[in-house]
Amino acid sequence: MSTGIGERVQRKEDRRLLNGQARFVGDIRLPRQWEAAFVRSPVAHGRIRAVRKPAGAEARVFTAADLADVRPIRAQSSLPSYNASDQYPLAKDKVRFVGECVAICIAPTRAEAEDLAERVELEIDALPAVVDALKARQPDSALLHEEWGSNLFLTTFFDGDIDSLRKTAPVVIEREYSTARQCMNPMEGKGTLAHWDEKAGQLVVYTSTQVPHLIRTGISEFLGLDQGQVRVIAPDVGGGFGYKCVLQPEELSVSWVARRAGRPIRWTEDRREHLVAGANTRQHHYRLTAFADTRGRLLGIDAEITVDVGAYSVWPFTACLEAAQAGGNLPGPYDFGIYRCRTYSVATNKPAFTPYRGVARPGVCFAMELTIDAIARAVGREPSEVRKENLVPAAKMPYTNVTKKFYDSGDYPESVAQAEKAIDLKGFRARQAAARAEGRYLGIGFSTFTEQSAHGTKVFAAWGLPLVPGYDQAMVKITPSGSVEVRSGNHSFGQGLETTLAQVASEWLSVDVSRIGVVMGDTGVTPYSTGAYASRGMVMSGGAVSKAAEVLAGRVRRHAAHLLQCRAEDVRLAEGKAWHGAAHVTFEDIARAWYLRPDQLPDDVETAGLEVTEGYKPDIDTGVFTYATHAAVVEVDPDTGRVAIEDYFIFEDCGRRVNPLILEGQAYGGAAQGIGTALFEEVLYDANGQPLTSTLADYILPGPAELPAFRLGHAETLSPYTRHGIKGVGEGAAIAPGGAIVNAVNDALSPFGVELNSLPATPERVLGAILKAQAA
Ligand code: MCN
Ligand code: SMO
Repeated sequence: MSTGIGERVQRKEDRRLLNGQARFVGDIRLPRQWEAAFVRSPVAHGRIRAVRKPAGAEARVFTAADLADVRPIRAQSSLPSYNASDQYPLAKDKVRFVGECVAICIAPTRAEAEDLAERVELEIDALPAVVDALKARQPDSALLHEEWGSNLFLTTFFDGDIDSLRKTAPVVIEREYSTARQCMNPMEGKGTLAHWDEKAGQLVVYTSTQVPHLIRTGISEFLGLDQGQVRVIAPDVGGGFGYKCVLQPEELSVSWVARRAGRPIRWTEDRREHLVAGANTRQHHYRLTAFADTRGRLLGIDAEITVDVGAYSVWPFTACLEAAQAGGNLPGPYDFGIYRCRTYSVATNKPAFTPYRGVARPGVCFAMELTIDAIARAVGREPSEVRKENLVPAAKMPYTNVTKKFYDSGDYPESVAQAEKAIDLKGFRARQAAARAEGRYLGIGFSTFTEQSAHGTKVFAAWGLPLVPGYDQAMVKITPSGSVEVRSGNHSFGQGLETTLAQVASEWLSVDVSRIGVVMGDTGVTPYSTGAYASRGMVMSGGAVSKAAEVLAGRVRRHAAHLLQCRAEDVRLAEGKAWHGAAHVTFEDIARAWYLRPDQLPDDVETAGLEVTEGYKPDIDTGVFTYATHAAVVEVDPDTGRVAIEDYFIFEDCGRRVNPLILEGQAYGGAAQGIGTALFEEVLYDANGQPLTSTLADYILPGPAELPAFRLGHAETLSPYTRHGIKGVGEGAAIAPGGAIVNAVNDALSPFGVELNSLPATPERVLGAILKAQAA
C-alpha cells in the first residue's frame, strides 16, 4: 500500500505519545541537574527599589545585577514609527506586568527552589497601571516606556478614499467589536533545561519550542555567544499554538544560570505561571463603518483597530505582528474597492502578546463576518446570500484584493454554498420558525475567511521583520540498511509533520513511512529552518523534503541502473525497490554497494551520494491562501444566556491534502480552540492590572462536553505555486468559530432585537444583551 501524498496514514508519533513513551523537557534528567523557580513581580507596574537575596543563599539566587552581561531582548522592526522595547530577562529598573521575572532561584528540587523564591524580598514602588488599551492611547495616560512619549509600539494605515462613500452609500453600518484576551494553554507548558557541555564547548538547551534554530540565534545574540557555541534541542513538544515560537525571557535566564552554576538547570512552567505570566494574545477592539448598496453589496470599509499587546515586544515577531496582520487581513475574502484602516499596537501592563493560532485573523474574521450579517439584516436579506455575492467569485481568480493580497485560486462562494447544503439552511429556517412558536431560540451563522500561509521573505520584510525567511531546507538520505532518513530543522509539536514529511519522501522514493525516520528539532544535526508557524510547515519543509527526495530518487535510479545494467531513465521505483522490467534491486542492495563497496562503482555513481540536502521556496513570495466557510447552528436559552452548539460544519480547501486523517484532526482541534474563543475563554484583569483568571477554574477551556460533533467537507484546488499544489492550513479552523457562532446567536435572538458584538459569548454577556434590549 502506498504511504505517499494523499493517504490517510496513521501518525508515526502517536505510538510513543499514547504509550507515555514520549520525552518532553520535563522527562529529561541529567547528572547533577537542579531545578529553577522564578521570583515574579506582584504588581503590574512599578519601580524596583531593591531585590534582597535571603541570607546564606546568595549563591543560589540571581537578579538583573548578576545578569549584567546579558543583553535585553529587543525585537527589531524596520517599520519607521516602531518603538522597540528592551525586556531584560530579569526585570532591571521597572516591572511592567504581574508575573514578570525579577529573580531566579536554583535548588536540587523545584519545591526547594520555590521555598527559596519565597524568601527573596522585593521593594517595589507601585506606579499607576495601564490596563485599558483605548485609554492608554490618550495623551494623559501613564507610560510604560517613558522614553517613547506614548504607549504606541506602532501605528499602521491604509488610506482609501472613504469620504466619497460617506456621502453616497445607501447603507451605512457602524459598529464596535471586541475580542477577549486569551491564553493558549497547550497541554505541555513551556520548559527549558540548559547545561554547558565542556567537551563540545557548547551551551546545550533543551527547550519546548516550535522554532529551535531561531531560539539558537536568540540565545546566542542576547547571551553574547557564538552561534557555534549554542545547540538547541526541542524534544517532544506537547502543543505550541504559537506560544512556543518566540524567545521567552526564562530561556535566557536558565541558559545563563546553567553556565554560571556549572550544572544543568531546568525550569518547568506550571499552569499558573502560564496563565498569569506566559501567554497572552488576541485582545482586539474595532471601530468599523461599512458602506453597501441596497442589495448589501459592499462598497467600502473604514476601520480603526486597537490591539492591546502588553508590555513588551516579543522576539523575533515583535508586538506589531498582530495589528499589522489585522489591518492587511480585515478585508479577507471579500471583493470591494475602498478601504481605510488605522491600527494601533498599544502597550499595557500585561504580559507580552505572543502569536496564537490564526494570528489576528480570529479578530478580523469576527469583525468582518458580523458586519456582513449586519448589512444583510439592514437590507432584509438572508446573510449567506449577501455573503456569497460579496465574496471574490471564482471567475475573478487569480485576484488581488484591496490590501494587495494575491489570491491564487479557489471558489469562495462555493464554500458557502456547500455549507448551506450540509447544514440544510432551508430546512433550518422552517425548524427555527417552529421552535420559536414553542419559545425556543435557534440560530444559524456562517463565517468565511482566507488563511494566508507559507508567507515569503518579502511578506515578513513588509511587516518590518527582515530576519524571518520564507524558505526551508531538508536533507534526505538512504541509510546503509536501505531505509530512509529525513532531517528537517523544523519541528513537529502536534500538527503531524513527523508523519507528513515522511509521506512526502515516500511519494518520491516509494519506501513505506514505517521505514522512513524523521529527525527534527535539533540544531546540532538538522539543516537550518526557521521552524513552524504561520502555517508554513507543510508547504515549506514539505517542499524542501520533496525537492531533496526527488533529487535522491534520481540518484537511486542511477545507482540501480549500474547494478541492473540498464539506463537510469528505464528504472522505476516501486514498493521500496528499483525495477527494470521484472528485474529489481532493493534499496539495501544499492546502499550496501555505495557505503560498503565503493571500489566496485564507476566514478559518476560513486560520487552521486545517497544523501541530499536541498533548499526550497514556493514560486510565489506572497504566501498561498487557504479558505474555508464554517456554519453553526446554536440554541440559546434566553433565561440563562447559555449557548449550546447543535451542529457545526466546516468546508475547507487547502490545496493538495497530504494526509486527510491529520487534516481532520487539525480542523477539529482548531475549531475546538475557536469555540473557546467564541464562548468561553477570557483573561481578566482588575483596575490595578491584577490577573483574575490564574487557574483553570477561572479561565474556562472547552472540553468534550462543550464541543459539537464536527462535520467536514473539502475542495482540493491545487496551488499553482507550490510543490504538489499544497497550501498551509494549520491555523485555519481556529479563525472562524467566533464569527459563525455569534452570528448564530444574533440570529437566534433576533426576536429580542439583540445584537452581541463582543467575545466570548458567555451566558453573562448574552443575558446582559437580552436584558439591555428589553430595557431599551
Ligand atoms: N497538512 C496536510 N496537508 C496540507 C497542509 C497541512 O496534511 N495541505 C498537515 C501537516 O501534517 C501539517 C499540518 O497539517 O503539519 C499543519 O499544516 P501547516 O499549515 O503546514 O502548519 P505547520 O506544519 O507549519 O504547523 C503550524 C501550525 C500553526 S502555525 C499552529 S499555531 C498550530 C497548528 O499548526 N499549532 C498546533 N496546528 C497545531 N496542531 C497541534 N496539534 N498542535 C499545535 O500546537
Ligand atoms: S500562531 Mo502559529 O505558531 O503561526
